Amino acid sequence: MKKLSMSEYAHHLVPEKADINFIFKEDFDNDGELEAVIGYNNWDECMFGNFYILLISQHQDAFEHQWVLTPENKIYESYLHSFPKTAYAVDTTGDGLPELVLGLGLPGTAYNMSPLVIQWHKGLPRPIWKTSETFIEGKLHVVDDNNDGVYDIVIEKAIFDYTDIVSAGGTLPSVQQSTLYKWNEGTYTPNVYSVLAPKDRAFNTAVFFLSAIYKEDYKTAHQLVLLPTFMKLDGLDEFNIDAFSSYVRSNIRPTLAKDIEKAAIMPRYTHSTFCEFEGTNYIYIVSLTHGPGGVKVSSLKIK
Ligand SMILES: [Ca+2]
Ligand SMILES: [Ca+2]
Ligand SMILES: [Ca+2]
Repeated sequence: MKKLSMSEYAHHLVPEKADINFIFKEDFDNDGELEAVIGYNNWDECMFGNFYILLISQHQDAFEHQWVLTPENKIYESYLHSFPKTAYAVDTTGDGLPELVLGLGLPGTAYNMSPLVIQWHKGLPRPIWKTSETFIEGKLHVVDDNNDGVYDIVIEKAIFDYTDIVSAGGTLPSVQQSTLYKWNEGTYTPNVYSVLAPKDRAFNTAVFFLSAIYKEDYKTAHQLVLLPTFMKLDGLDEFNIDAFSSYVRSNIRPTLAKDIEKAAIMPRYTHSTFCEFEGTNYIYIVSLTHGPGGVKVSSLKIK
């Protein structure tokens, strides 16, 4: 009898019409052989698409398989109809072996995300991290800031603390909050982190800035602008907080306040170097510079 290849073996197990989300071929269990971990959704069984994780391992010349996640598996019941938005096989615990790190979208709330990390322990896959929190508009990434080969998990989610000033939600961009989860004595501990995408960082800064101006929090606004550039020629003599506050009070705040008191302004374009907002009466174009001090507002044009 002709020996099967791993591909032929997998074809017998995965339904033809399944949506394959990820395939990793790694030595997850440290036995010197590569396993295949295959994630797929089967839309034929259920309108929400049952999510499966199939593990195929090789021992001498024979393949074996098991489903890490199936509709019958009670450990993962809440993930049955999920779908991976992001998937990684990286070492997050520092033992040199990869974990399967998933950012799972949930049915009916496609914008939301729930993380799931699976580690191999004594050869068997088991969940080591899932949270009770569902992250609104959540994104999961992995980063290795210190280049030691051990990755940390970054989760970004939308926050809605500024919606009385700038509209958010639905198809509009939202302010993003980023948290870095670092493995520490058997669990991932959260740390404040900076938002990864330049476009999101720019949008956050623009919203924080407009909000600070509206709330007359000139100390915060002063920290968010690039000076003296922001004040144009008026900043050539003095650009300390007093000079800045009086500049903003006479040139910007009255116009902005008049618009916001009618309705929250709407984001129109978001780009890493400018963000445009539309108020009832005026358009606000916030220009942004990415430098060593972070993202700063270099100008505000009101049209
Ligand atoms: Ca192995
Ligand atoms: Ca590991
Ligand atoms: Ca690291």
